[in-house]
Amino acid sequence: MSEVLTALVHASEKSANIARACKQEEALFQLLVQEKKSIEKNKRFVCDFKTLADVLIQEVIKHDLGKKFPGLEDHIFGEESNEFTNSLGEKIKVEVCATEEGTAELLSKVLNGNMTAAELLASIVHCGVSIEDPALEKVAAEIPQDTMALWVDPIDSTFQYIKGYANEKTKDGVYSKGLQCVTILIGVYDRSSGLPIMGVINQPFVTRDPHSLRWSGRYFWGLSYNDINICSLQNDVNAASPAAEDLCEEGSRQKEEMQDGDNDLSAVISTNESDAIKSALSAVRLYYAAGAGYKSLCAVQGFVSVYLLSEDTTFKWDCCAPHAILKSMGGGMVDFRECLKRKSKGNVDELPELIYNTPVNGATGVDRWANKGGLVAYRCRKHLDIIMNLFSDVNP
Ligand code: 2IP
Ligand code: CA
Repeated sequence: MSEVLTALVHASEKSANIARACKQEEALFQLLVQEKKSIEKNKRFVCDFKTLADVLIQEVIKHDLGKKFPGLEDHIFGEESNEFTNSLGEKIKVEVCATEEGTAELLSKVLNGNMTAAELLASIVHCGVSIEDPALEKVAAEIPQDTMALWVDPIDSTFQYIKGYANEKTKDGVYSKGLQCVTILIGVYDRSSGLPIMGVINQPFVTRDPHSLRWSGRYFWGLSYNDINICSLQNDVNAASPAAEDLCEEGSRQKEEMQDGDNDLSAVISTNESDAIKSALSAVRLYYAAGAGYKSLCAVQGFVSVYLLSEDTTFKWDCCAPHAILKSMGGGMVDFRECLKRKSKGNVDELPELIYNTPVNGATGVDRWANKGGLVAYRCRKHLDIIMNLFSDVNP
C-alpha cells in the first residue's frame, strides 16, 4: 500500500465533506451566499466565508498529512494563506487545533461569534473518514518522504461552488457549468526534478439524492513513479501493471474501434478562450467547461482528447494532481506555447511537460506559480500531436 497516496485520498474525502457541508447545512450555506458588503461593515471581519472554507480545507489537508508524516506539512503549498488581519489590526491564524473544542473556539472568532457554524465545521474537521478502496490498498510504491512536496487547490472553480446550480445537464458527459465542475486537487511532485508523482482529484458534487437533496461525490487517483504507473480508472490492479505507453495504446485502440479513432478527436476549453484558438479547434469536437481541475478531469475520464488553454490563468496548484493522474495513464500536461515554439523549430521529440518546483523568472506574488505558456492536458501522445498540428498558423 502507498501510505501517502492513501492519506491523500482520506484528506480529499474530508475536504469534500467540508465543501458539501458548506452548501448543505443551512447555518453554513447562509454564510456562503452572504453578500460581502454587509459583513465587511463589521470591523472585526477577517475574511469572507468562501475564503474561510478554502483556507480551512487547505489547513485540514496540511494538518492531517503532517500528523501522519511529520515534516511533510512544511512542503505543502497552495493559493491560500492562513493569516488574516481585520480592520482593528487583530491578527487571526486559521488552523486545526489539538481538540475539536479548540478548533470550534478559534473558528468562532473568525466567524464573529457564530458558534453554531463554528461547531459544525469543527465536528467535520475532527471526524475521521473511512474508505473502502481495494485497488488503492494494492498500490505498492516506496517513495522517500524527503523527496516529496505538494500543491493543493482546496476548492477549484470557486465561482461554480458559490453560484453554480445543481441541475445542469451534460453534453456527452461534460458539464459546461454547475456544481459538478468543482474539484479538490491534491498533487505530489518530486522536489528536485519538479515532476508530478501522484495526485487525487476529488469531485464533491456528482449526484444529488432527489429526496434528501444530499450530494455524493467521487475521487480519482493516479501514481507515476519510476516504472510504476497505476490509477483508479484501471480495471484490474492485480494484473501486471502495463507500461504507461501500453495504456495509451490500449486507450486509443478502444477509441478507434468505437469511433473511428483519430478522426474523432475532441477538446475542452474555457469559455474565455480566444477566437483564434476556437477557430483552430473547429476541426475537432469542441466542449466548453468551467474549472481547470474539472476540464483536466474530462481528459482523465476520456470524455475529451485534450484540455487546452492558451492563457496564463492557471497555476501549479490547478495542475499538479491532474498531471500526475494523466501521467500514470500514459499522458501528461505540456506548456502550450513552448510546444508551438519547439514545433516551429522542428524539435518535436521532447515534450515541454509542466514542472512544479520552479517559479516563473522575474514574477512576483501568485504569478510566480502561473503556467505562463498555457497548457495542454492529454491522455495520448499521438492525439496531442494531431491537435498541435491544428495550430500551425498560430504564433507561439
Ligand atoms: C480557477 C478556476 C477557473 C479557471 C481558472 C482557475 O481556479 O478553475 O474556473 O478558469 O483558470 O485558476 P476557467 O473556468 O475559465 O478555465 P479557482 O476557482 O481556484 O480560482
Ligand atoms: Ca484553482
